Amino acid sequence: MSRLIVISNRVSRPNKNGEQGGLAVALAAALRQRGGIWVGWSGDTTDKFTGQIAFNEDEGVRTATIDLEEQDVDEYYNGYANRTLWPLFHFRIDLAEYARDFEGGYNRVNQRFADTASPLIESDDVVWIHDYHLIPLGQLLRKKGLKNRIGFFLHIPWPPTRLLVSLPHHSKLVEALFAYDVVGFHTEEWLESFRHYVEKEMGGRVDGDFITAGGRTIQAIACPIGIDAPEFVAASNGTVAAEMYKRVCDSLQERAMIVGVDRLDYSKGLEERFNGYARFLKDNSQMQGKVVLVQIAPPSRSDVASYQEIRATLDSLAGRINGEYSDVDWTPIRYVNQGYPREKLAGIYRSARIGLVTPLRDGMNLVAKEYVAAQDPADPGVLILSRFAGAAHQLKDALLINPYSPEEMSDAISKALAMPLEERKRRWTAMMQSVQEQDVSWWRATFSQRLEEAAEVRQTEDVE
Ligand code: GDG
Repeated sequence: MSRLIVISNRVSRPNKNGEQGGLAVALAAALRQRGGIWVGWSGDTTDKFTGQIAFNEDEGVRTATIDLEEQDVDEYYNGYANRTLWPLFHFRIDLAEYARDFEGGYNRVNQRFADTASPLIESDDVVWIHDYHLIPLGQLLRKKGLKNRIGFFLHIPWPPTRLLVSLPHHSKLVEALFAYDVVGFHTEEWLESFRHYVEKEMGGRVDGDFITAGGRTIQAIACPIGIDAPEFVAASNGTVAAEMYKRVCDSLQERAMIVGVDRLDYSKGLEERFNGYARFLKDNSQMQGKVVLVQIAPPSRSDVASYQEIRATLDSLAGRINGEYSDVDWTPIRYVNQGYPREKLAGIYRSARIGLVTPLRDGMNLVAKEYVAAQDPADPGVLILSRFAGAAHQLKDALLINPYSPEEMSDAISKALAMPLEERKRRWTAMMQSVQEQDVSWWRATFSQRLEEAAEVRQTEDVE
């Protein structure tokens, strides 16, 4: 079996306290099974880039990391990745910043990744590159002569062509994707937008999964990521989760709990969620004092101004809603800016009657799947899910809403609170089936298989 080389912006080193996300666990499992290396940025900075690689091995997973310069982090990570591509790909061209320095830094760091990774790659290794930080990396590796199978997976949405063309040098970015053998998106919707761009802007040809442009044919597929369902179910039934469940339930004093868990990011629709919940309290005065929204929102990307702004906005909005509706013995929103270990999170999900997952745009959204997996099968809660999350394509038995509409959110909360047990069970069973069938192992195996097959296609082409 060929080795696997995973390359992503950050490398998640396995640790023993269970803080790793499902994606990291799945990729680590693949690396352990096949052998290989996980390559990426250490998260640390250095005064002068040396290209020196730090090798580590944790629990059978080899990692290779590099430090970047302060300027790299500003221009590549905080700049082009998180101030240009992230907002644009989440349909927020109002927030996207187009600066030459950012683009220059992005290309420079991708080159640094290529220089670092290429000597580590052996001729029959399979290379799997992740996410918007590293779109040009495959092309840079090809320029170094790599003939390996190289796949790319985009974890965020692919924007409609009309939005993407607002990016200076957009064609260069998209052309770079044609260096890969397989390009993966979470949903048909993102894949459709990609195909549209290729046909309209590049004069390319689409033939099922095969897409040809500029003389090169790649496979572009929809392959939705999942969670580590068995692990999450086990965590939900474990003692840490049970303790957390009890702690939360005791604090609720019979009140119904609604939970949200999101990185503090404007794409997650937190402002709209708070407003929708306030609308529910206004429309249903009899429910005041009987329901609590627990919003867990650990800060992220706090060096970027738009993230500082959303934090300030939410601080004041939560304060305003609490000020307006609180009573001496009840606070409607518990707004928590800290993260919790996964086992505790599982207990929090289970104690909530409603999971409120309302991003304005999301590549997939794993929280929705985690909420489903954490439920008690005998008395499951209700998932309210944004129709603009990739997860909505699979979790069709959630209450799907438009997150921009406070009325829809208010109505869905009312409906969820009143939903009979039989209907809750029916909806949950269907969603749980999807979460279990298309879990993270399925995702990894499906993508890897395509990449292996792509190699055969290429070899056949070579022979001809
Ligand atoms: C990107 C795409 C796509 C959150 N708070 C805590 C915590 N989390 C964990 C959740 C979940 C993960 O973070 C968030 O994943 P999401 O999928 O919801 O969102 P993004 O971070 O934006 O991820 C997204 C994903 O990539 C994978 O392709 O689904 O669309 O945007 O696992 O549980 N984990 C812990 N404590 C917290 O307080 N331990």
